[in-house]
Amino acid sequence: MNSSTIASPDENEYFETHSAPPNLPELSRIVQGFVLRHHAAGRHVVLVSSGGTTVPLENQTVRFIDNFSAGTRGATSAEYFLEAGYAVVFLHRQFSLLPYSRHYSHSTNCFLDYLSEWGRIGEDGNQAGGDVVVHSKYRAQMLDVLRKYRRAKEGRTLLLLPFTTVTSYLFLLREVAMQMQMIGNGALFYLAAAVSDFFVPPDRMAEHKIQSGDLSGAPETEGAKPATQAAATTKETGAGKKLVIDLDPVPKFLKRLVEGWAPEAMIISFKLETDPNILLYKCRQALERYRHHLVIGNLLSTRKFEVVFVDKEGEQWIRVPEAKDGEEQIEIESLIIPEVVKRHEIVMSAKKDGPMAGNQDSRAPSASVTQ
Ligand code: 9Z3
Repeated sequence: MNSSTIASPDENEYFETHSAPPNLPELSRIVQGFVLRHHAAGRHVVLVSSGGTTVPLENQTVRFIDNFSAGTRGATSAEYFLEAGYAVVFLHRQFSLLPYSRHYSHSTNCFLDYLSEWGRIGEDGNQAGGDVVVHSKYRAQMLDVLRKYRRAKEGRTLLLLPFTTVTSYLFLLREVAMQMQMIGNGALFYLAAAVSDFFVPPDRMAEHKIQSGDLSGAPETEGAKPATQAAATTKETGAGKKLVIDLDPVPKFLKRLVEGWAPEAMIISFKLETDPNILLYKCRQALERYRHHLVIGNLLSTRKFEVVFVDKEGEQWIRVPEAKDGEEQIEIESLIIPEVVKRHEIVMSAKKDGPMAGNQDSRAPSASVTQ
């Protein structure tokens, strides 16, 4: 085994001290079947991660930390990958936006607004016994979405894998990556999920709901942690209790993905910042640290209109052109995905010409299963 493929102590500890999702072996078999079938059909496979991860504060979870991500980037990108002929493993936060249904599931885009009633008028002057139809002005767009959705469904080119916590995300990512190893650089990782950098380690996690009120007369709580061990403690302030949370850093899994779990695949990570002054610096730092193919940088406030591709050759901004009067703004993912596909083709053709010909000569040369 190449030394760089040996899991770090942090990573080992993370997986050893957390429970895997109970259905992981079954999901793994489903992913394996999916990857094999599409590889045999000559399709490349992309893992698109999407949405935010939760960080539970209690074992019997009432409260958790979350983030803003709705999964728009991931769900939209997945559609364009399907259009480009990829099979897509969509690793998404449960109940975040999904490819195709996203057009009608957002709260500002309620699907009921697209429908109208059609039929005979009843005696009371209201429509009665009619049918539900799509409003004529939305029909063309909906037909287009419906056809694409059906094509993906019939071709079984979209595999939906939900997660909720950062831990279930990491177990699933590792599992899918292992299953995608068999297709070498035909595998693409497009990591758009907003993954928490912090977590509560199990040995410091409260078993029961953290109490904000006075418990002095109550029976002792089973499994309660002494304040010195607990990650979340309450402190009396005089005006009520204050909650103090002490989180550990999540080990750097991108490194493990690049070096151990998917050493031949093309890997693209996203970098999100709010301060424009540090975006490029952080993208370059991530590229330098993890030595993967591409970082796509974006700012929270402008992420729908511009992104920057950062690789070892330099930077390339992608911007949505301003919509003309009466026209709808195009989706930035319609510009991102063709550029990603072009770069994936370059990676694949470079590797065909020999291991040193690709742009990843600094990476581990062979796959090695670490777990
Ligand atoms: C992104 O930067 C995505 O583009 C967004 C998409 C989360 C901004 P929405 O779901 O938002 O369309 O609302 N994803 C990656 C964010 C992230 O956590 N990156 C890590 C980091 O910045 C590196 S893997 O440190």
